[in-house]
Amino acid sequence: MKHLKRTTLTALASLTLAASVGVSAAAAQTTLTVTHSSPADSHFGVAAIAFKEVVEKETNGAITVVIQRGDNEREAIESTQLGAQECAIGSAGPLGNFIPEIRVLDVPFLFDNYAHARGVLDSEIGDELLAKFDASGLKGVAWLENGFRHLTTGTKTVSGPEDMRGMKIRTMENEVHMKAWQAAGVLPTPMAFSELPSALQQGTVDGQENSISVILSNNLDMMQKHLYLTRYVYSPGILLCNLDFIDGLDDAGRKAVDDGAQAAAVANRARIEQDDTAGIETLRGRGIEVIEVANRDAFREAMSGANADFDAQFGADLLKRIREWKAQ
Ligand code: EAX
Repeated sequence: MKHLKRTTLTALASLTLAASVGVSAAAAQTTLTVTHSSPADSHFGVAAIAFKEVVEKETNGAITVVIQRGDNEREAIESTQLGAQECAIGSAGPLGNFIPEIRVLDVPFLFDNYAHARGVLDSEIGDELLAKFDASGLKGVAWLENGFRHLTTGTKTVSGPEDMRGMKIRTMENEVHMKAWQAAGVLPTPMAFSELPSALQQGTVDGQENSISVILSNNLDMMQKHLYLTRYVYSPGILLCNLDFIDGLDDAGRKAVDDGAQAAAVANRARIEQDDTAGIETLRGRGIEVIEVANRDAFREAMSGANADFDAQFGADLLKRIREWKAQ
Protein backbone atom coordinates (compact mmCIF):
# COMPACT_ATOMS: atom_id res chain seq x y z
CA MET A 1 0.00 0.00 0.00
CA LYS A 2 2.73 2.35 1.05
CA HIS A 3 4.71 1.39 -2.03
CA LEU A 4 1.72 1.89 -4.31
CA LYS A 5 1.12 5.33 -2.91
CA ARG A 6 4.68 6.36 -3.55
CA THR A 7 4.42 5.09 -7.12
CA THR A 8 1.24 7.08 -7.65
CA LEU A 9 2.84 10.20 -6.27
CA THR A 10 5.88 9.74 -8.49
CA ALA A 11 3.61 9.22 -11.46
CA LEU A 12 1.64 12.32 -10.61
CA ALA A 13 4.83 14.33 -10.21
CA SER A 14 6.15 13.27 -13.59
CA LEU A 15 2.75 13.97 -15.18
CA THR A 16 2.83 17.48 -13.74
CA LEU A 17 6.39 17.91 -14.97
CA ALA A 18 5.40 16.69 -18.45
CA ALA A 19 2.44 19.06 -18.51
CA SER A 20 4.52 22.08 -17.54
CA VAL A 21 7.19 21.23 -20.13
CA GLY A 22 4.40 20.83 -22.67
CA VAL A 23 2.97 24.25 -21.85
CA SER A 24 6.27 26.08 -22.09
CA ALA A 25 7.15 24.27 -25.33
CA ALA A 26 3.77 25.26 -26.77
CA ALA A 27 4.30 28.87 -25.75
CA ALA A 28 7.68 29.04 -27.46
CA GLN A 29 6.47 27.17 -30.53
CA THR A 30 4.61 29.28 -33.08
CA THR A 31 3.03 28.15 -36.31
CA LEU A 32 2.97 30.66 -39.14
CA THR A 33 0.67 29.80 -42.03
CA VAL A 34 1.45 31.61 -45.28
CA THR A 35 -0.71 31.20 -48.40
CA HIS A 36 0.37 32.00 -51.95
CA SER A 37 -1.59 32.21 -55.15
CA SER A 38 0.20 30.04 -57.70
CA PRO A 39 1.66 26.50 -57.78
CA ALA A 40 4.70 25.58 -55.65
CA ASP A 41 6.82 25.71 -58.82
CA SER A 42 6.23 29.40 -59.53
CA HIS A 43 7.47 32.90 -58.70
CA PHE A 44 5.27 32.91 -55.58
CA GLY A 45 5.95 29.28 -54.65
CA VAL A 46 9.72 29.82 -54.57
CA ALA A 47 9.18 32.94 -52.45
CA ALA A 48 7.15 30.98 -49.89
CA ILE A 49 9.79 28.23 -49.75
CA ALA A 50 12.65 30.72 -49.27
CA PHE A 51 10.64 32.47 -46.55
CA LYS A 52 10.02 29.17 -44.73
CA GLU A 53 13.67 28.10 -44.91
CA VAL A 54 15.05 31.32 -43.46
CA VAL A 55 12.40 31.78 -40.75
CA GLU A 56 12.71 28.20 -39.49
CA LYS A 57 16.51 28.23 -39.61
CA GLU A 58 16.91 31.59 -37.86
CA THR A 59 14.46 30.68 -35.09
CA ASN A 60 15.83 27.15 -34.71
CA GLY A 61 12.37 25.86 -35.49
CA ALA A 62 10.60 27.94 -32.82
CA ILE A 63 8.49 29.23 -35.70
CA THR A 64 7.20 26.55 -38.04
CA VAL A 65 6.08 27.91 -41.40
CA VAL A 66 3.18 26.08 -43.06
CA ILE A 67 2.79 26.87 -46.76
CA GLN A 68 -0.67 26.63 -48.30
CA ARG A 69 -2.06 27.45 -51.72
CA GLY A 70 -4.72 30.15 -51.72
CA ASP A 71 -5.80 31.39 -55.15
CA ASN A 72 -8.41 33.83 -53.92
CA GLU A 73 -6.11 36.71 -53.07
CA ARG A 74 -8.81 38.95 -51.63
CA GLU A 75 -9.94 36.22 -49.24
CA ALA A 76 -6.33 35.57 -48.23
CA ILE A 77 -5.92 39.25 -47.29
CA GLU A 78 -9.21 39.21 -45.34
CA SER A 79 -8.21 36.03 -43.55
CA THR A 80 -4.81 37.55 -42.65
CA GLN A 81 -6.52 40.70 -41.42
CA LEU A 82 -8.74 38.59 -39.15
CA GLY A 83 -5.78 36.53 -37.93
CA ALA A 84 -7.16 33.24 -39.29
CA GLN A 85 -3.82 32.92 -41.10
CA GLU A 86 -0.63 34.76 -40.24
CA CYS A 87 0.72 35.81 -43.64
CA ALA A 88 -0.06 35.84 -47.35
CA ILE A 89 1.94 36.11 -50.57
CA GLY A 90 0.21 37.29 -53.71
CA SER A 91 -0.17 40.03 -56.24
CA ALA A 92 -1.07 43.51 -55.09
CA GLY A 93 -4.17 43.23 -57.34
CA PRO A 94 -6.95 43.30 -54.73
CA LEU A 95 -4.88 45.18 -52.12
CA GLY A 96 -6.28 48.59 -53.02
CA ASN A 97 -9.64 47.45 -51.65
CA PHE A 98 -7.96 47.38 -48.22
CA ILE A 99 -5.31 50.09 -48.56
CA PRO A 100 -6.46 52.57 -51.22
CA GLU A 101 -3.10 54.40 -51.46
CA ILE A 102 -1.48 51.27 -52.92
CA ARG A 103 -3.53 51.70 -56.09
CA VAL A 104 -1.06 54.29 -57.37
CA LEU A 105 1.24 51.38 -58.30
CA ASP A 106 -1.46 49.88 -60.53
CA VAL A 107 -1.52 52.76 -63.03
CA PRO A 108 -0.75 51.39 -66.53
CA PHE A 109 2.51 52.45 -68.22
CA LEU A 110 3.84 53.84 -64.92
CA PHE A 111 7.08 51.83 -64.92
CA ASP A 112 9.46 51.49 -67.88
CA ASN A 113 11.07 48.22 -66.86
CA TYR A 114 11.86 45.96 -63.90
CA ALA A 115 14.81 48.07 -62.72
CA HIS A 116 12.53 51.10 -62.53
CA ALA A 117 9.72 49.28 -60.67
CA ARG A 118 12.09 47.55 -58.24
CA GLY A 119 14.00 50.77 -57.67
CA VAL A 120 10.81 52.61 -56.70
CA LEU A 121 9.51 49.78 -54.48
CA ASP A 122 12.88 49.51 -52.72
CA SER A 123 13.08 53.29 -52.23
CA GLU A 124 11.43 55.52 -49.65
CA ILE A 125 8.37 55.58 -51.93
CA GLY A 126 7.91 51.83 -51.46
CA ASP A 127 8.59 52.15 -47.73
CA GLU A 128 6.02 54.95 -47.40
CA LEU A 129 3.43 52.70 -49.05
CA LEU A 130 4.31 49.73 -46.82
CA ALA A 131 3.79 51.97 -43.79
CA LYS A 132 0.14 52.46 -44.85
CA PHE A 133 -0.72 48.80 -44.15
CA ASP A 134 -0.74 49.16 -40.35
CA ALA A 135 -3.98 51.13 -40.30
CA SER A 136 -5.75 48.11 -41.83
CA GLY A 137 -4.49 45.63 -39.22
CA LEU A 138 -1.86 44.35 -41.66
CA LYS A 139 1.90 44.53 -41.87
CA GLY A 140 3.37 45.07 -45.33
CA VAL A 141 6.55 43.07 -44.78
CA ALA A 142 8.14 43.19 -48.23
CA TRP A 143 7.35 44.04 -51.83
CA LEU A 144 7.55 41.04 -54.10
CA GLU A 145 6.75 40.96 -57.79
CA ASN A 146 4.10 39.43 -60.04
CA GLY A 147 5.57 40.82 -63.26
CA PHE A 148 4.58 42.96 -66.23
CA ARG A 149 1.17 41.94 -67.52
CA HIS A 150 0.27 40.90 -71.05
CA LEU A 151 -2.99 40.24 -72.86
CA THR A 152 -4.19 36.77 -73.83
CA THR A 153 -7.30 35.93 -75.83
CA GLY A 154 -9.24 32.82 -76.72
CA THR A 155 -10.69 32.77 -80.22
CA LYS A 156 -10.63 36.54 -80.87
CA THR A 157 -7.56 38.17 -82.37
CA VAL A 158 -6.37 41.71 -81.76
CA SER A 159 -4.19 43.92 -83.94
CA GLY A 160 -4.50 46.97 -81.71
CA PRO A 161 -6.64 48.40 -78.93
CA GLU A 162 -9.33 49.49 -81.41
CA ASP A 163 -10.17 45.80 -81.98
CA MET A 164 -10.81 45.37 -78.28
CA ARG A 165 -13.81 47.68 -78.05
CA GLY A 166 -16.66 45.73 -76.46
CA MET A 167 -14.48 42.74 -75.60
CA LYS A 168 -14.92 41.16 -72.19
CA ILE A 169 -11.58 40.91 -70.43
CA ARG A 170 -11.14 39.39 -67.00
CA THR A 171 -9.27 41.76 -64.71
CA MET A 172 -8.25 41.44 -61.10
CA GLU A 173 -10.56 43.01 -58.54
CA ASN A 174 -8.62 46.19 -59.19
CA GLU A 175 -10.34 49.51 -59.71
CA VAL A 176 -7.40 51.14 -61.52
CA HIS A 177 -7.03 48.37 -64.08
CA MET A 178 -10.79 48.39 -64.63
CA LYS A 179 -10.86 52.15 -65.23
CA ALA A 180 -7.98 51.94 -67.68
CA TRP A 181 -9.66 49.19 -69.71
CA GLN A 182 -12.97 51.04 -69.61
CA ALA A 183 -11.24 54.10 -71.06
CA ALA A 184 -10.14 51.86 -73.94
CA GLY A 185 -13.73 50.76 -74.55
CA VAL A 186 -13.20 47.27 -73.11
CA LEU A 187 -15.68 45.64 -70.72
CA PRO A 188 -13.56 44.66 -67.72
CA THR A 189 -14.88 41.62 -65.84
CA PRO A 190 -13.29 41.52 -62.38
CA MET A 191 -13.01 38.20 -60.61
CA ALA A 192 -10.74 36.39 -58.19
CA PHE A 193 -7.88 34.42 -59.69
CA SER A 194 -9.48 31.22 -58.37
CA GLU A 195 -12.42 31.79 -60.75
CA LEU A 196 -10.32 32.53 -63.82
CA PRO A 197 -9.62 29.03 -65.20
CA SER A 198 -13.32 28.11 -65.36
CA ALA A 199 -14.21 31.52 -66.86
CA LEU A 200 -11.66 30.96 -69.63
CA GLN A 201 -12.75 27.36 -70.19
CA GLN A 202 -16.42 28.32 -70.37
CA GLY A 203 -15.71 31.34 -72.55
CA THR A 204 -17.54 33.77 -70.26
CA VAL A 205 -14.71 36.23 -71.03
CA ASP A 206 -12.88 36.83 -74.32
CA GLY A 207 -9.51 36.96 -72.62
CA GLN A 208 -7.50 38.00 -69.62
CA GLU A 209 -4.22 39.74 -68.84
CA ASN A 210 -1.41 38.38 -66.68
CA SER A 211 2.31 38.04 -66.21
CA ILE A 212 4.36 35.38 -68.00
CA SER A 213 5.05 33.75 -64.62
CA VAL A 214 1.34 33.40 -63.87
CA ILE A 215 0.41 32.24 -67.38
CA LEU A 216 3.21 29.67 -67.37
CA SER A 217 2.83 28.22 -63.88
CA ASN A 218 -0.97 28.02 -64.06
CA ASN A 219 -1.07 26.66 -67.64
CA LEU A 220 -3.36 29.48 -68.75
CA ASP A 221 -1.97 28.95 -72.28
CA MET A 222 -3.98 25.71 -72.39
CA MET A 223 -7.15 27.81 -72.23
CA GLN A 224 -6.03 30.66 -74.53
CA LYS A 225 -4.86 30.81 -78.15
CA HIS A 226 -3.05 34.16 -78.42
CA LEU A 227 -0.54 35.94 -76.17
CA TYR A 228 0.10 39.61 -76.92
CA LEU A 229 3.23 40.96 -75.24
CA THR A 230 1.67 44.29 -74.24
CA ARG A 231 3.64 44.82 -70.98
CA TYR A 232 0.98 47.42 -70.33
CA VAL A 233 1.14 47.42 -66.55
CA TYR A 234 3.51 46.32 -63.81
CA SER A 235 1.97 44.05 -61.19
CA PRO A 236 3.62 44.24 -57.77
CA GLY A 237 3.58 41.32 -55.39
CA ILE A 238 3.41 41.51 -51.63
CA LEU A 239 4.24 39.52 -48.53
CA LEU A 240 1.92 40.76 -45.82
CA CYS A 241 1.13 39.52 -42.31
CA ASN A 242 -1.35 40.08 -39.55
CA LEU A 243 -0.22 43.18 -37.61
CA ASP A 244 -0.93 41.75 -34.15
CA PHE A 245 0.99 38.60 -35.03
CA ILE A 246 4.06 40.64 -36.03
CA ASP A 247 3.76 42.90 -32.98
CA GLY A 248 3.57 39.80 -30.76
CA LEU A 249 6.89 38.39 -31.98
CA ASP A 250 10.06 38.85 -29.97
CA ASP A 251 13.03 40.61 -31.59
CA ALA A 252 14.54 37.38 -32.91
CA GLY A 253 11.22 36.31 -34.42
CA ARG A 254 10.71 39.71 -36.01
CA LYS A 255 14.19 39.66 -37.51
CA ALA A 256 13.65 36.14 -38.86
CA VAL A 257 10.43 37.23 -40.58
CA ASP A 258 12.16 40.27 -42.11
CA ASP A 259 15.15 38.21 -43.27
CA GLY A 260 12.80 35.53 -44.60
CA ALA A 261 10.89 38.18 -46.52
CA GLN A 262 14.09 39.53 -48.07
CA ALA A 263 15.06 35.99 -49.14
CA ALA A 264 11.55 35.57 -50.56
CA ALA A 265 11.93 38.76 -52.61
CA VAL A 266 15.30 37.66 -54.00
CA ALA A 267 13.97 34.21 -55.03
CA ASN A 268 10.79 35.74 -56.43
CA ARG A 269 12.52 38.37 -58.58
CA ALA A 270 15.05 35.87 -59.92
CA ARG A 271 12.20 33.58 -60.98
CA ILE A 272 10.31 36.44 -62.63
CA GLU A 273 13.40 37.25 -64.72
CA GLN A 274 13.87 33.62 -65.67
CA ASP A 275 10.20 33.29 -66.68
CA ASP A 276 10.21 36.54 -68.67
CA THR A 277 13.14 35.35 -70.76
CA ALA A 278 12.99 31.56 -71.09
CA GLY A 279 9.28 31.32 -70.28
CA ILE A 280 8.07 33.02 -73.44
CA GLU A 281 9.86 30.40 -75.56
CA THR A 282 8.43 27.64 -73.37
CA LEU A 283 4.93 29.00 -73.93
CA ARG A 284 5.50 29.24 -77.70
CA GLY A 285 6.72 25.65 -77.68
CA ARG A 286 3.59 24.56 -75.85
CA GLY A 287 1.51 25.95 -78.68
CA ILE A 288 0.13 29.39 -77.82
CA GLU A 289 0.69 32.01 -80.52
CA VAL A 290 3.05 34.70 -79.13
CA ILE A 291 2.69 38.12 -80.73
CA GLU A 292 5.21 40.93 -80.19
CA VAL A 293 3.29 44.17 -79.82
CA ALA A 294 4.91 46.91 -81.87
CA ASN A 295 2.22 49.45 -81.05
CA ARG A 296 2.36 49.51 -77.27
CA ASP A 297 1.88 53.27 -77.51
CA ALA A 298 -1.53 52.67 -79.06
CA PHE A 299 -2.56 50.90 -75.84
CA ARG A 300 -1.07 53.72 -73.79
CA GLU A 301 -3.06 56.19 -75.85
CA ALA A 302 -6.28 54.14 -75.65
CA MET A 303 -6.06 54.06 -71.85
CA SER A 304 -5.04 57.70 -71.48
CA GLY A 305 -8.64 58.78 -70.98
CA ALA A 306 -8.29 57.56 -67.39
CA ASN A 307 -5.18 59.65 -66.65
CA ALA A 308 -6.98 62.77 -65.39
CA ASP A 309 -8.86 60.57 -62.96
CA PHE A 310 -5.59 58.96 -61.76
CA ASP A 311 -3.93 62.38 -61.37
CA ALA A 312 -6.85 63.54 -59.23
CA GLN A 313 -6.93 60.35 -57.17
CA PHE A 314 -3.23 59.91 -56.45
CA GLY A 315 -1.83 63.37 -57.02
CA ALA A 316 0.03 64.32 -60.18
CA ASP A 317 3.11 65.00 -58.02
CA LEU A 318 3.35 61.44 -56.70
CA LEU A 319 2.81 60.00 -60.17
CA LYS A 320 5.55 62.28 -61.53
CA ARG A 321 7.86 61.33 -58.67
CA ILE A 322 7.39 57.64 -59.53
CA ARG A 323 7.70 58.12 -63.30
CA GLU A 324 10.84 60.20 -62.98
CA TRP A 325 12.49 58.13 -60.26
CA LYS A 326 16.18 57.50 -60.93
CA ALA A 327 18.69 55.33 -59.09
CA GLN A 328 20.87 57.51 -56.79
O1 EAX B 1 -1.53 34.43 -59.04
O2 EAX B 1 -5.27 37.41 -60.20
C1 EAX B 1 -4.29 37.53 -60.94
O3 EAX B 1 -4.41 37.61 -62.15
C2 EAX B 1 -2.92 37.65 -60.34
O4 EAX B 1 -1.96 37.85 -61.31
C3 EAX B 1 -2.59 36.55 -59.41
O5 EAX B 1 -1.47 36.97 -58.69
C4 EAX B 1 -2.25 35.25 -59.97
